[in-house]
Amino acid sequence: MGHRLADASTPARLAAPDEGIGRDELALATRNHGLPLEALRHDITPPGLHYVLTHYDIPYVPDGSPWSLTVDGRVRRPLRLDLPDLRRFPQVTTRVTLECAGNGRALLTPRPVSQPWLVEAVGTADWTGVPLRLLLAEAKVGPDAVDVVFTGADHGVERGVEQDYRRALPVESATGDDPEVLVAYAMNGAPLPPQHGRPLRLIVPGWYGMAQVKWLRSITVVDEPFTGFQQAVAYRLRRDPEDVGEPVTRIAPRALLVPPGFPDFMSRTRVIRPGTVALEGRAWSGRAPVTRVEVSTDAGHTWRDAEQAPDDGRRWAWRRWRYDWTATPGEHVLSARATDGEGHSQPLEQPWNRGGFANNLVQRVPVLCLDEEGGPPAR
Ligand SMILES: Nc1nc2c(c(=O)[nH]1)N[C@H]1C(S)=C(S)[C@@H](COP(=O)(O)O)O[C@H]1N2
Ligand SMILES: [Mo]
Repeated sequence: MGHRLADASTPARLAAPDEGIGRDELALATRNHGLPLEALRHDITPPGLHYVLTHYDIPYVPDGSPWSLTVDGRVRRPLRLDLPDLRRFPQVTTRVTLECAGNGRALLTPRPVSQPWLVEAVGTADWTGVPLRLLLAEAKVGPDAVDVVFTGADHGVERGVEQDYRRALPVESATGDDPEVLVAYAMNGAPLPPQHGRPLRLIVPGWYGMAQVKWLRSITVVDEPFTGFQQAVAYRLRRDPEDVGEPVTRIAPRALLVPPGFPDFMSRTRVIRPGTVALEGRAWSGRAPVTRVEVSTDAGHTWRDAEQAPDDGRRWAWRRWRYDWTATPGEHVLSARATDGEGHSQPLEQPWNRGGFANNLVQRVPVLCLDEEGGPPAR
């Protein structure tokens, strides 16, 4: 065997029927953690509980080390900005729910072999930074601009392709203000933690995680569609490796439950007692505001409307919902389903594509309700 990388990108692998999670997926899962679902109770995800996804290594950027961001390509005035320069621009803070496009992947059959998320690849933070459009205005974007390419400081190899992590946005999205794209230097009022992009990252409200480039070091305006790996090869919805596929963009609606009662250590089954159980959770969509949340307590057969918290105008953050359920002894499967203002909702049958992207299958939460007396379940 030669000591060289594969010279073409090989398709991502699908697990064989009944193939368990492998060492490769386990290695990713221990590096990239999800939101413990009980943390859905917080409006803003506490430090360390926000999900993390990093393709390669987290760059080593000690506190106070110099950093510069370049803005170049099809611009009339290329820029090189350090952190104090960026802080001189107007500052905006936006509460944004981020979700990985691969959320839910490990529940699919066949399972795309990659970071094996169940449903927990989500988190919400207040992100502070400079509106991207102000930087691009300062650089004077040329009339022939098509895409704006964002490069992170992390480097790796993926399916045989050596690369910097790189993603692009259409120039209209990059220079627009709905949503307001940020070059962020703070998360919840503090400098970005290393795993979330210290010292700079992109925040594109409403878009799946892959667009939120961390460790941002350059912004390049180009005059043709960007065809880098993370744009043209990964993050496309395709059923066959040969399909061109549709690009993954905005977050599809999803509702999750705060796990009720208490968990069984190994199975994670929730244990409750009979009577009124206040079910609550969060719902979000990157396409249009969530207009309806429904709850099912019978494995998706019947649905009732949940009550959504009043709209607080934070368009890009998840919203709380609740529903009072009268639990009776026995086994139950609980679900919640979000629908947004454009009529997008969540399927009960798995939507499938080779990457397991943008899949928003309704969550199923198995619950064991004990007999009146309480005590250990009689089994
Ligand atoms: N530079 C860089 N940016 C990146 C990534 C990466 O691997 N490198 N991963 C992306 C993916 S796939 C996701 S889901 C989000 C995760 O952001 P978080 O770790 O802050 O939650 O970062 C995105 N930005
Ligand atoms: Mo992701």
